[in-house]
Amino acid sequence: MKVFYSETHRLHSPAFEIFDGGLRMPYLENPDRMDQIERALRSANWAEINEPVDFGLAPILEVHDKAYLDFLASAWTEWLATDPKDPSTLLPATFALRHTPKIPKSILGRAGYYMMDLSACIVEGTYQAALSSANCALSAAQAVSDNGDRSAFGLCRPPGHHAGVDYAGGYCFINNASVAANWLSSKGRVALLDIDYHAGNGTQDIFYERDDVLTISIHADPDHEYPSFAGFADERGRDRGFGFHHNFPLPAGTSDTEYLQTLDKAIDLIKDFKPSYLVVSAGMDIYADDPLGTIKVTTDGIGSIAKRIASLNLPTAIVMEGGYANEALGRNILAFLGEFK
Ligand code: SP5
Ligand code: ZN
Repeated sequence: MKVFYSETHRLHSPAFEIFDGGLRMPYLENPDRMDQIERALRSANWAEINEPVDFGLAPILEVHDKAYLDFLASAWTEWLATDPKDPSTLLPATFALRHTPKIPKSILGRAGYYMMDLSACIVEGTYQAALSSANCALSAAQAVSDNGDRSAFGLCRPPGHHAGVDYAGGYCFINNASVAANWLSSKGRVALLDIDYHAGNGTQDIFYERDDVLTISIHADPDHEYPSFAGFADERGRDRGFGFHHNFPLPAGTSDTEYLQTLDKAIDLIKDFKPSYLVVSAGMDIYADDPLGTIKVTTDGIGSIAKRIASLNLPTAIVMEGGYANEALGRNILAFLGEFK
């Protein structure tokens, strides 16, 4: 199986994020995650690790707002130009509500306009890392379409599924899986299945009014978990997109068996849609020991999940999302990808 991976992600390594209650915590979405996965893949002998192809900005701008990408591109330089007291990371403390239409002029104002929380920290190399991450997802999409591979893995960092058309959040800046799905949608119908522990609010927003890309997210109930404002079962799409988005919120403590029962419903929806391509937002934070998670899926459970997704027998671009139990990430990714190889 082709894996697309670039060391460029190392340029994005914020020192901290802010947890609920204002707690300053070491950044959980860290480069060590990739080191763990790369080591496991190199030991596997069936993974062929490639540099991503550079697709340029065009496929990203088909999903994201131009002014938002311009903000990501210049944010760091503008931040330093304000001579901040602690220049280590651009993080605002005031956030826009979307019913305020004016885009602020100052860099902190725009950061508050384009960020939804205190975990999408911008540092010097964030934009470059985010572009490279999107190229990993696009390269995986190209492998399963133009190249005819049955599956491919975009080992993306930073992750993407919380980023919307014009906002960053939840460690995400560019929505890699959505960029890949949109790119594939010019070649055929696409289903995007998001199994990250957190609701894929960015992906939901991006495709909410579209009927050519079916989006499904299985995740912890937003009534008790981040991102709090999206991922509810009654959110099913709008206008022509109505019926083409599905959320499956799950309670804390969900077991392998319970998870698989819900997955089967998602799989039936994908079958009914008859897509030509499948994109999987593969977050490993459903794992029982994940520091951010409350769902109790085991490594074997992750294998069973993958087996059922692979049984759809669709050309499948697998895109890395979250997963913060670093010590277990390698074996969890092997358990997942092993069912597709
Ligand atoms: C891609 C991805 O998985 N992003 C997740 C971002 C979640 N950030 C919210 C952190 C909320 C912290 N709550 C602490 C609870 C610890 N049990
Ligand atoms: Zn997550």
